[in-house]
Formats: sequence, C-alpha cells, structure tokens
Amino acid sequence: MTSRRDFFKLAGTVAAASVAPVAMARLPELVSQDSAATQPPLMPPDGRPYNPVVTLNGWTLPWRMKDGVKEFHLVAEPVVREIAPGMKAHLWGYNGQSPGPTIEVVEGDRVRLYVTNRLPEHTTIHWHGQRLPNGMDGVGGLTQAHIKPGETYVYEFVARRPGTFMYHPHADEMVQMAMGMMGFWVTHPKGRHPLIDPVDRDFCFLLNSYDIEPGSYTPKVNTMLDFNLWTWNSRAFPGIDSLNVRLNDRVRIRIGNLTMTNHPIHLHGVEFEVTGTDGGPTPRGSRWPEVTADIAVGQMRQIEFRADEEGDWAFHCHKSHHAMNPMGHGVPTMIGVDHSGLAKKITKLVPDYMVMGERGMADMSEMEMPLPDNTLPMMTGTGQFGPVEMGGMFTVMKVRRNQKRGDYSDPGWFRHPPGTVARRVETPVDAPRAPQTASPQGHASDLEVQVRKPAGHDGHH
Ligand SMILES: [Cu+2]
Repeated sequence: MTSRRDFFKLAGTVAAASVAPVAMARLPELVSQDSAATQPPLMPPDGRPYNPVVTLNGWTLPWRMKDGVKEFHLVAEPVVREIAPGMKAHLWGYNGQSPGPTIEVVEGDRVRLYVTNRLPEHTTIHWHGQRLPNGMDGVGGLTQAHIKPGETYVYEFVARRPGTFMYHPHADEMVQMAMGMMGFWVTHPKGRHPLIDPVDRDFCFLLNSYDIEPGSYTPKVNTMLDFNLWTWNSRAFPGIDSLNVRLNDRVRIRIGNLTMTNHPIHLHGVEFEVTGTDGGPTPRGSRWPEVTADIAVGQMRQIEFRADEEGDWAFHCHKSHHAMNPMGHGVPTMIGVDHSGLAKKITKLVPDYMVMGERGMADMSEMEMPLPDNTLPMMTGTGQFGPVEMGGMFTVMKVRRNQKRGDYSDPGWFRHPPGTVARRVETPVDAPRAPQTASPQGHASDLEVQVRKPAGHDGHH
C-alpha cells in the first residue's frame, strides 16, 4: 500500500489531474487575509522555536504540522488590494492579498507547499534563492508542467539554508509579476548561527511597482520602465505603516526587490550594516556602516542597526520620483515661469484651471486638486508640522523610549524635547538681495502653455 506521503511525493512530479478528490480534501485549511494592515508576528505554535518577522502591511501564513512536515496552502487568485486609503487596485496575488503571505520556516524544516490556481491562466511558483531539488524550482516548462486553472500542485523540499528569500511565478512572468504575484520567505537559523545575530525586531517587505492610470484599477502589464506607483508590499505612502521600535532595540529589516529598477533605500537617524544578501548572511569582515543601500532588481538585502536615537525617522527610496504618487510625466517644469495674466485668460476657456508649479510643486500637497476617482495625490501625508509632501516608497521609523517589548502599535508623533526642533529666526527687513535676473525662458506671452483639466469633476474645491 502506498502511504499518503509517497502519494504526495508522486503528485508533485506528475500532473495534478491525477490527484484524487479524496487527496484534495486533505489540503491544509485555506487561510485568507482581507486586511492590508500590518499583522502582529505569528508566534510558532509548534516545530523549532524562532523569533518571527513582522511583514510591513502583510502577514505570515499559518501552517499545519503533519508527520513532522510543515504544510502550507497558497492559492493564486485575483485580489483587491488597497494601495492606500482612497485607492484600490485589482491585482493578482495569493490568499486574498498582494503580495501573498510571508512563509516562515526554520533551517532544516521539511516544507510541503500546496499551490491552487484560481487565476484565468496557468502559473507556477519559483522559490527564489532556495537550495532545492531541480524539479521543485518552479520554472514552468523547464522544471515542471504549468499549473492550469483549477489545478493544485504540491512542492516539497527541505529549507536547507537560513536567510531571506522570495517567491513569485515563473510563468507568464511579465504579466503575473506586474499584477502583483509575489511573496516573502524567511528561513530562520536552527539555533545560534555565527553570522546571524538575534534581534529584537525583524521587519520584511518587498519593493514592487505598478502602472495604474489615474482613475483606473488594473495595472497595465506591458509597462517596462515607466511605472507610476512605487510601492512597498503593494502599499504607497501614506498607506505604508510605520516601523515602530523601542529605543535601543536591535532591528533587522529585510527587503526584496521585484520591480524593474534599482532602489537606493535610505534610513534617517542611524547607520546600518548589510548583514545578508541573496546568498545568505555576509561575512562580518565585509560589513561597513552606511545609511543607504542600493537594492538591485531581483536582489534581497537585510540591514541591521541599533535604534539608539529617538524620533520619527524618515525611511524611503532615495529616487525622488519613487517617493511620490502618480503624475503625468508630461507635466512641464514651471519653476521661474511668470504666469501673471495667463491664468485669467485660461480661466475664460477652462473654469477649473489652476496654475501650478511656478514656485516648485509644494503647493500641490496643500491645494485640493480635483483628482479622478481612485487616484492618490502625488505628494501627500501629514505630519505634526504640516504636509509631508511624499508618496510611494516612503514611511517613518518611530523610535520610542517607552514602546513596550513586542508592541508594534503606532505610538503617534514624536514629542520633541524643548529646543530641539529647527525654527524660524527673525532677520533684518532690509537684508541685501541679489539683483533679479531675467527669466531665461522669456516673457509669458512667448510661451506655449498646455492646459490640463482633470475630467469628470464638477470643479468644486
Ligand atoms: Cu526607488
């Protein structure tokens, strides 16, 4: 008689059509998540102990322990993901969300992953960075047959090497990754590892990007470079939760890049070291202090530091276009252009017309520009001192003296000690000024002005 274990081993190597209904009934329970909020760490109920990660605006998938094997059930399916309050996207993901849930296991664990396809086309899952049998690598056509709609496949391997990993389809990749199919994977070390230090807080998230036309819901999947939504775990600021830590905590942040470009990720306040890459923990002699780590396409980086400065520290991609939300890339630079007189003329033609950008674009975060439905403002978010003028790949690390151990809740804005905030100073009224120079662009009357009027609104603002 064939044991169930042998049967599943077999099912992984032949077409899933051979999986009998009785076997289907034994799939681990499907766990789905309907919230985009950061979920508390999942403390391991069984198996080897470890210190769990916290997925920014995400969650960890519970498993079922079966005969010493950790069994997970991933379902590839269309999902509705809130990118930030005021904007939802129609994506593809796993178990109700995009990205899918984080998988957490321990070095040496035998892992069995059932993958059910509820997409309208075939898929596979590639376990990016893992040591595994070739036939478990998830490359459609190369190492396995594609998982057709309605089918369930099973992957099984031992998590041999501790570190930071990702998973994503290796089937119609351009479309499926542009639609949000990806997830994080962490393999914790078994016991003490010479190159992996214990930390108090361990965060993780994926860098991803979408091209969603203002006013629409579904990403354009053919875009190669000109994405307009730069997200962390399919969230854009101010939709990305803050990283809340206790003063003097040792903090690890694991970041994987599944966009089409590199992202120099910059942390204010403290210096960090890169302690791990795609290939695992880095040798100690290779670590140096820095405040920005460039993360190339397909790479993972883990950074570590002691959070020994209190405050609300910005944490963001240093490409300034990636720290803002959709804008027409055709918006001309208007700095220094004299609009006087023009606005009045244009208002006769277009009652809603707003002059923007002649003194920079900061005005835009204060004005309530009429926007199409389901569209985020370009520069947004409000701090305790006013508009933050950011979007996209931006959030805040909040370091607090009285944050409790294991408490990930938002402590609110930092209460600065008296005398420690930059402030306006009084200057003499008739301070000497540089002479005015003529605008290199000439007079306003010589300019061709493109008038943009957002459609579909009554212009009340
Ligand atoms: Cu970036």
